[in-house]
Amino acid sequence: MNKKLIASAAFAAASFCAFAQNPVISTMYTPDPAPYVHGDKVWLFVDHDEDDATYFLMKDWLVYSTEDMVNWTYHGAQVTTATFAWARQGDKAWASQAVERNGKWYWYLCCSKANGGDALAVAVADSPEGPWKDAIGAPLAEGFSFIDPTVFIDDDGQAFLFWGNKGLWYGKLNDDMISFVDGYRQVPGYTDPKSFGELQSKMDWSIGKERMMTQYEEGPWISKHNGTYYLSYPAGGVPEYMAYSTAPTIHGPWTFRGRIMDEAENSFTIHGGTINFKGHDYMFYHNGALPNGGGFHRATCIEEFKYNEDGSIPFIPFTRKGVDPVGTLNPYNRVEAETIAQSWGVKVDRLAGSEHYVTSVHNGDWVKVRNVDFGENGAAKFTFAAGNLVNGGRVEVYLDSIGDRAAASVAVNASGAVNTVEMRRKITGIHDVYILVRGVDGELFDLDWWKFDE
Ligand code: FUB
Repeated sequence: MNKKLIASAAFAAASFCAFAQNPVISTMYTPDPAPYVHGDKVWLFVDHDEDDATYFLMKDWLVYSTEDMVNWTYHGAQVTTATFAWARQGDKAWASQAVERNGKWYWYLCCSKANGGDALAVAVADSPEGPWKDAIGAPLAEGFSFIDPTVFIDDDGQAFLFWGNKGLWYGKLNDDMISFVDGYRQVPGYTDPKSFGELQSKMDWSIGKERMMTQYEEGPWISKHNGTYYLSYPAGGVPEYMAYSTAPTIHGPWTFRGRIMDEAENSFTIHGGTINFKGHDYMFYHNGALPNGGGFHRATCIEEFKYNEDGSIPFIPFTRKGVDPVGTLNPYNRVEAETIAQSWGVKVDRLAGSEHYVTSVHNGDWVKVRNVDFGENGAAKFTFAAGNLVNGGRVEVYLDSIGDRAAASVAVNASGAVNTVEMRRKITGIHDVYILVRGVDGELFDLDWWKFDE
């Protein structure tokens, strides 16, 4: 495509998605979202569908965070199958969930053992930004369809792990978070339609014949609201919809409560969970709605919902709009380029550690951040830092939409260059900010960070 066409495609994309927040991450495919609220941040742990996947092809797990629910900062591919020496490498890095306890972070993941067979793994770190290491040096548990772990710490400090496809198991975790108090077992009522939905007949390839199962499929997520335990899960076989059950205790008895979400757009799986953040309840899930999306190219989405008076979860419709910001972004602090609300064309690195950047940047590509508060005094200068120069070009700043006249324009002609320019006019108040790149055909340079000054 020539430069002009690329640029107009980017402008069209920018106007089409000006008010769309779903999917929330557009630089990578991010299935099986597991959000975790910690202080004033939501940390998001996801797996990662490879761009060239033709079936499930997943090699690493990624970390993101936000303070405002719309601008998500990428923190890298912190754990890979290589973290677990006993695991099959380069594949089956499937669903996960992480939690903090006494200053340590525990990330429960699932993968395959080197010689085959499903296993649950635990990684441990002092912070979500790592470094993460195998907490045990062996699987935490292994068995057929031992996938999709979800961890929950109750109000009294007791931690539980639930998991499973074609079976739903749970166990009480010791305080060390890496062993079970007294083993694990099937969740009571797992085969009971009152607990997990009307029985359905389904082909079970493990036994080579049809067998009767409940609606429960996989991807359990445990939460608690007003003293009631909630277990939400993909249900009904593929294509999956999202259902939930509730119980007065973590051990049951569970009661099936029905459908929360429909089958996901363009994806035969759905998977996610709920959090409460800054007084809002959110449901995270994935769909296949990104460009080139599909069942093996899934992306995290979020919807806000409100519990009904009786504690039930209402049916939650899918939206493109997604959630509203619950905070503003301060442009006078250095903003990492990998803090993004939406983007067009770009990717991010695949590194662990705390240094990350936006890469694969071509003419017409852009990143956007939302709800940027320039205050009353206003911004007079814009500073931009680039890395890894392949070809020189320019970075242009647009406010609220990409139009004819940029608010600032910076030349980029050296790796590591940090360039400051005067704004064409002073910017006050709250705006969305687009950082648009222009240059020759081919890859240009990486985006490192930017900031404004008064
Ligand atoms: O992402 C791989 C698998 O697909 C997950 O483990 C399941 O829950 C389904 O989403």
